Amino acid sequence: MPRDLVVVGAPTSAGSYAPGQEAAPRVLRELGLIDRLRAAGRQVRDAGDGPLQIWAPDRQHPRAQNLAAAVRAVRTVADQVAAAMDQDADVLLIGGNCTIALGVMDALIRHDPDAGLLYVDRHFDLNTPVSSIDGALDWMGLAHGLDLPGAAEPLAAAFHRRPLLTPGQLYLLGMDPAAATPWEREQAQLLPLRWAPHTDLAAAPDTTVARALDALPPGALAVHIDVDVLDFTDAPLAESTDGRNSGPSLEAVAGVLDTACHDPRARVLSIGELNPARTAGHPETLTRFVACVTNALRATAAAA
Ligand SMILES: [Mn+2]
Repeated sequence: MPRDLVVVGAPTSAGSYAPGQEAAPRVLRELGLIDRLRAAGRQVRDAGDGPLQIWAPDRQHPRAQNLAAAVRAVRTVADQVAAAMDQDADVLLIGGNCTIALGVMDALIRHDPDAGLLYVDRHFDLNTPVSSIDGALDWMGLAHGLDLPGAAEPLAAAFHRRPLLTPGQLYLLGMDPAAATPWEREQAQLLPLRWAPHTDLAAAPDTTVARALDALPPGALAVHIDVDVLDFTDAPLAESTDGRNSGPSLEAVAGVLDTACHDPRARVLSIGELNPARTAGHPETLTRFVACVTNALRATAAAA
């Protein structure tokens, strides 16, 4: 039998540029995600949501806005994922900001020191409050997991070990170097990080994800997707509108998630930066996304 699936919501836009992503867990549940997962053969337990956090400007900490809230959300995720691991369950985590992937990895590494993270995103998320001026923590997550110079102390220190992550545990898919800061490009080279660009993901999704999975460590695997990797013209789901007419289609990403989540190491799928308001004029995009997630997590004969 496939493992039980625990669904957790992280309704936080504390690290965002504006509100929106906090609504994703509610909207995906309203679209019947839980029932669809059950119809796809999974035993599902809905563990509910962490704290509801709606972005507001933080004028006291302009370069690391809403830091205490972001840490609280990440710690809650870590506890929820740890509880699921203790029960030998898989996890679907619906964010929220991409910082939630750090909470996943805190729990997963405690469970299995050989854990790995497949990070599907348009951005490296290697910024710090020093390297970028906008103060949005949602594109600073991996910098804090890796404890890069300039990282904000409370977030870098929020985990059971520091640094939480090593470069060898990571593979990034969908990067757009043109959307990276000079600091991020330099760090990606120095660490070094393994990554593939959004052009590869669009042109050859199957071989690109296979190469990434081959390179990841043998232990438990977390798959994280920031929906801003998608071509915004094909699937307008993300906070960021950078991806107009560039990046993989939702169909290509569905194949990538299907492959990655059916890897025998896979334990957690987390979804970041989905802003349901982006689909107001095009609601079928959300339905397509729910189908993509359901397909990725469906029970298969191989998992039985
Ligand atoms: Mn991103």
